Amino acid sequence: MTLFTRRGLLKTAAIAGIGGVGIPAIGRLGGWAAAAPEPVVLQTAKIQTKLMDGGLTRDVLTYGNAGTPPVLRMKKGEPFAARLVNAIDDPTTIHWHGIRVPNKMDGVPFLVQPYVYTGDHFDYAFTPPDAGTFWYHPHCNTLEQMGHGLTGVIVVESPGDPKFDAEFVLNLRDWRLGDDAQFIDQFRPRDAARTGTYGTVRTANWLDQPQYDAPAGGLVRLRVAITDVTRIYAFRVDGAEATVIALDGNPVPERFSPDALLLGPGQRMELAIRMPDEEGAIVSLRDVRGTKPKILANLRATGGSLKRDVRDIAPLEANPVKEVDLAAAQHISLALSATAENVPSDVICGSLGYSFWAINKVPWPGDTPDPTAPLAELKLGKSYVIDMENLTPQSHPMHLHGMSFKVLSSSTRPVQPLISDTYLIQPNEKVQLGFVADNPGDWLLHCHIIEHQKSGMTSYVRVV
Ligand SMILES: [Cu+2]
Repeated sequence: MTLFTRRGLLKTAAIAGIGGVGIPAIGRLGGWAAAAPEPVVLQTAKIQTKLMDGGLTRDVLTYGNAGTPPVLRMKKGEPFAARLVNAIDDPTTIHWHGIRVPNKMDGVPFLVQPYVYTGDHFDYAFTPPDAGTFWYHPHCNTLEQMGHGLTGVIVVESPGDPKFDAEFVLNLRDWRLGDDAQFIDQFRPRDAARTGTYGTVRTANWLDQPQYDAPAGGLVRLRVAITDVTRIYAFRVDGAEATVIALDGNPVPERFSPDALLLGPGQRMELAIRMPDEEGAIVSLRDVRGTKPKILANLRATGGSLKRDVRDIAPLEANPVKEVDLAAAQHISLALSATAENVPSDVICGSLGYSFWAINKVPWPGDTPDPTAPLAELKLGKSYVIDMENLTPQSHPMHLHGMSFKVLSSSTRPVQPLISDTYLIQPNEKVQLGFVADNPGDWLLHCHIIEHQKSGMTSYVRVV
């Protein structure tokens, strides 16, 4: 475990041949290998923007200068590079949720990389091995930084992707704003100890119920990412035939209707929607969970019908995830529970000041310089099965960094053998997640309800 310092950061930059420090001119950077791609510059910014009626919201955080964080487009198997430039007054990093990156690129402060302080930068470079829908966000002071806007969607394209007539990307998230459109406290302790604290304003692409035009009778690929810090959604599509073609960046073994599908923070869904034939017809994506169902976004049919058939969409290509060897797999028991122990000290990455949750009875907020011991030390290339049990009355979207797992079985429901990085475990459920430990390094495993993560429900596995 290395405790990175500012000096360490400079050294790292020098070794990598990246050159000077400070904010560089945007453009091609010296010292890169010839094959390295032009880096995308992601500069953090504090802006004012309209998120609700009643005025502009101050202190909204974003990347770039176009309002919402950009949708990043990458290509499967082709190098990608991004320079994070930190222009906000808080250290930050970027984690590439669901993308199997080398450990040093994973964005978890202390565990794998230094903080990126105000005025500094960090160069990320990796080759996404999988096609699908992913997302990016900080892994430092996450409740505050993500809560204020730093969540963006990633699309990894493949030349083998089936053809659609239109594609839309939805970034689903809430904001905790008061009647004056300004931020209110990001969490309430009594809620952090239960389901998490919900936002007050709900958006898709930072808009209330946006509407997009799509060709009548055409086939739409709708990529949906839940980047909220708290909310679990139950989806329904009204007005058109819709099928789930991918979840969490991987094709589903069997396509199914999205109606009543439950997905939690960090999860993604791709839908194939066959638009109605009549011009002007509306298709609605709804969240029907809880007491206040909500239309998230609408699609409006335009033009003469293309008369397409949803069955024409070829299967998505499987991603190159190694098959778990169940006969040889070693099992890792993992119990999610509540705790009353070990109130964390204040740390640079934003302690909530409470420990409510634990993994195998150890509470850890996930980004302190004195981490707990790893849950398990895994041998590179070996197969493992996580036997995860939820002893709490809440659901938890449990996210593993760096490696994809296969959902093998659940004690409470039939499951498809999905490949994923985030499993929404229900109360009293036991689930088996199998994977090959094929990516060396320290990999977080945590709840993606950020208040749960930051008040103890975080651990990590070490692959050596
Ligand atoms: Cu949780």
